[in-house]
Amino acid sequence: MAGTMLQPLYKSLASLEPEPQLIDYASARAGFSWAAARAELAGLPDGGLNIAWEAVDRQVNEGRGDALALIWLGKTGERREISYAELARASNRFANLLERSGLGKGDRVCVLAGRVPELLVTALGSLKAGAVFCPLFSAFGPDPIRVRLAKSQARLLVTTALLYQRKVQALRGDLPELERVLLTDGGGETGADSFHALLEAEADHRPAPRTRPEDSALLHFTSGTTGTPKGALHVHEAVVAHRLTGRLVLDLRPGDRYWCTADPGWVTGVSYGIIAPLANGATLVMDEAEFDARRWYAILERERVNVWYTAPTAVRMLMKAGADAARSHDFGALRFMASVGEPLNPEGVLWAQAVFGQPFHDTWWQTETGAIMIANYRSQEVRPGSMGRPLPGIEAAIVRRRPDGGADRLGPDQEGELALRAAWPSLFRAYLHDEARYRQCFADGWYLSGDLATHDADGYFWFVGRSDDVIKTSGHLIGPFEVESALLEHPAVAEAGVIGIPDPVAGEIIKAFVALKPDHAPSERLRKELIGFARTRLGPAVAPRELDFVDDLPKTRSGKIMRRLLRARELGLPAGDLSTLEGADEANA
Ligand code: 6R9
Repeated sequence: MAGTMLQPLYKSLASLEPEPQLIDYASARAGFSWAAARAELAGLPDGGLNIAWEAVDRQVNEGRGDALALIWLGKTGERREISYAELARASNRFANLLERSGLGKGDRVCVLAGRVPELLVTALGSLKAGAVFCPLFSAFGPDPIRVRLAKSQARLLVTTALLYQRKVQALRGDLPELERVLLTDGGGETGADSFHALLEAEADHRPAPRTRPEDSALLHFTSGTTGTPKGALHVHEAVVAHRLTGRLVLDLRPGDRYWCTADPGWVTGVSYGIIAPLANGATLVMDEAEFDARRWYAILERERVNVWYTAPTAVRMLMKAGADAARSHDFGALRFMASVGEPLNPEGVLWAQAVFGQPFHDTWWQTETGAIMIANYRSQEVRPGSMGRPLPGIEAAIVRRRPDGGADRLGPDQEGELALRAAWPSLFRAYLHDEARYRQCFADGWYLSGDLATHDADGYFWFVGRSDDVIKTSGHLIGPFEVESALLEHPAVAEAGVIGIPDPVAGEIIKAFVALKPDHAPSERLRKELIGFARTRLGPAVAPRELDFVDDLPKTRSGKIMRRLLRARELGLPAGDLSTLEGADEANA
C-alpha cells in the first residue's frame, strides 16, 4: 500500500497521549451501571434534567466558561471562535425569544441550514426552553421539507434567506402551524424575521431550565420502506448516553479539539456534532464547506484535531484523492478516529493505519438508538470489517422474529436481525403520531433494528445488510417510497420502483425503474426530464442518480412493488423467495 512509506514519526510520541477512557472492556462492562452514568451529570434541582444545561451551562458553572465551545470555519475562509460562556448567553437569548413568542414545552422548532453557529444556538436554546429541536437536511428539496415540517407541526423554523426563498416560502400556505420563520442572514423576505435582530433584543440570562428527564427534547426524521418519514422522538434523559459514549467510545475529555463531519440535518450531526462533545467539555470544529480532501487534511493539521468522527463515504473519498494529498501534513494531534453510518470497508481501516498511523474505529447505531451502541474502542484490537462490541450497559444479540410476534436469540455466526435489550437512556420514546410503527420495533423485550448481522464467538458484530428496502447513500438514509411518490407526480409516470445499487464511493446510489403511461414512450429526453423533475422536488441527495424504463414492475399479489426482485435482477443475484409474486409462475420460469 502506497501509504506505508508514510510511517509517521509522531507516533513515537504516543507515550505522551493520555490513557484511553475505557481501558479494560470486560471490567468496564461488568462494573457498569446506568445509575452511575446518570450520576456523572450535573442535573437540575428536584431531579430535573436538560440536555443544553449539561452541554453548556454546566461547563460554565464548573469554571470552563472561557474554554472554546466552537471553532467555526466558514466556506470563504472566515474563522470564528465561540466560548462556552458566549454559547450559554446566545442560547439563553434564543430560549428567551421562544418564551416571549409563546413557544415552550413540547413545541417543535426546526432548523434547515448547513453547518453554521446559529444552528447550535437554536438547538441549545430550544432545549433550554423545553421545546423539541428538529433538524432538517438542507440538501432536501421542497417535497421532503414540506412533509417533515407538516408532520412535526413545527411552530418555528430557523433557516437561511436562500433556503427560505428556494424551498420554504412557497409552502407557507400548506403549513398553517408554522407561525414564524427566522433567517440567519436576512430578514427582509416576506413572512420572515432576522434571527440576529431578534436575538439582540433579548436578555442573555435566564433561570435554569425546568425540564424533566422524560420530557421530549429531540425529533429526528428517519425513513422506512413505506409511508411517510418516521419522526423518532428522544427525551432529555438521552444525554446520559451522549455523554457516556462521547467519553467511552470517542475517548473525549475536556479541552479536546473534536471534529464531527456529519451534516447537522441528521442524527449524527446532533448527538455527536453537538451534544456528546459539549457534554464532555470538548471544542467543536465545525466546517461549513463541503468535502474537499486537501481542505480536510489542512483542517486536521491546522486546528490540531484530537478526535475525528466521520463516515465511510468520506473515508473512501479521501482514499480516492490519493495518499499524496495527505503527505506533508502533520497529524500528530490526532488521537482517535472513528466512523459511522454505513459499512466501513476493511480497506478503509488499513488505509488509515498507513496514512495516519492508526485505524478508523467503526461504530454502529441508529436514529432510534440515539447514541452509539456497538463500537471498536481505542484501547481494544480493531477487527477490520467488524462494527465492534456493544457499549457497556448495552446487551446486543442476533435474533429471529417468530410468527407469534416474539423473538428467538441466535448463536455465534448465525445471521439474523440485530437486536438490543430495551431500554437505555437514549432509546427513542415514540415515532411521532405512529404508535403502531413504534410497537413493531419491539419483541420479547428486544428493540429490533432492522439490520441483518452476525456476531462471532468473541462478541464482535458484523454487518450483513438491511432487512427492509431503505437505502443508505453517502451515509444518508433514504426511503424508496418518498422517491417513488415524487416520480409518480410526473404526468408520464404510471409506476415507479426505487432501489439502492452498490457504488464504490457512496456505498449505494439511488436507481429508479419507471413504467410509463400508455401514451408516453421511453426516450433519453424523458429520462433526463424525470431525473431533473425528481431533483427539483427531492433535492440532489435524494433524487435517483440512474433511471431505467421498464414495461411493468414486479409486484406482490397484494400490489406492493417487489424492490428486492428489482435489485436481484439489476445485480444478477438469486431472486430469493418469489412465492408471493404476482404471476409468480412466469417469473420463476
Ligand atoms: C447513525 C446513523 C442507521 C442505519 C443502520 C445501518 C446503517 C449505521 C453502520 C451502519 C454498517 C455501521 N449503519 N452504522 N451499517 N456499519 N457501522 O447512521 O443513523 O441514519 O438512522 O441509519 O445505518 O443500516 O440501521 P441512521
